[in-house]
Amino acid sequence: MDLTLWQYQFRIIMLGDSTVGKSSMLKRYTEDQFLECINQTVGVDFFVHFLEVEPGVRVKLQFWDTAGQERFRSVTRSYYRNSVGGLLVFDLGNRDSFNHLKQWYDEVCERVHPYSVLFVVVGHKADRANGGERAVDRAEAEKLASQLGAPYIEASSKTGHNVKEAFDLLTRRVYQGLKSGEVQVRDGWDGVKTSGPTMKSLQRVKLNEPAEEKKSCAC
Ligand SMILES: Nc1nc2c(ncn2[C@@H]2O[C@H](COP(=O)(O)OP(=O)(O)OP(=O)(O)O)[C@@H](O)[C@H]2O)c(=O)[nH]1
Ligand SMILES: [Mg+2]
Repeated sequence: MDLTLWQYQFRIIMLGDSTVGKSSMLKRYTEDQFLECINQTVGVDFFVHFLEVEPGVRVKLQFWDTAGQERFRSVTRSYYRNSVGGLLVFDLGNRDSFNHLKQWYDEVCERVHPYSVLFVVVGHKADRANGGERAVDRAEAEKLASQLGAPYIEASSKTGHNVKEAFDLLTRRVYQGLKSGEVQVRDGWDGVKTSGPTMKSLQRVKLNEPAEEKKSCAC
């Protein structure tokens, strides 16, 4: 089987202050590696990963790894619009990075309108938090995530704990959104692309409905 074949492509954006570990999460997820010394992202980096969301349904995940540094903001902002999913990442040991999450969220929602982005909030560097360097309580983070309509998960790229789970959670959330109609494939918007029949036509096939309503003959 060709592992690069896919039925859906989702564009996912990584968001959060500089040094919270966005690039490290992607490195752990796509290469299963962790680097103590990793270059700060300049502008935007690009990663690809494939995931089978249900038997026979493969999704190509296109990740835009944005730089958290303010000076790159004009570049990174231009990637928000064509995203369907966002990982909002903060460092559990850095209170400011948590306080800034709402700003990241608002900025993306504003730019992606009239489409919408589905989010997962990640409390990152859980290895350090569990070692006593925690600056944000789990209950507080869960409360903010719920206000943003997003699930919350704590992860560590250093140990690998919950990294795959965070990406899987977001991917499945988008996929469920497609199934329920909350997310739709649209012309002129690249958040979701399909290589074949759309979810609507797949649902019709399942329900055994005709692909097009028969028009009555006018002659
Ligand atoms: N202890 C610990 N350190 C981490 C973890 N993830 C990343 N780091 C370290 O945090 C630093 C910053 O990581 P990056 O992945 O570059 O952070 P970033 O969010 O991509 O930063 P920008 O590209 O500037 O936006 C690096 O020194 C990493 O080694 C983690 O889970 N635990
Ligand atoms: Mg980075």
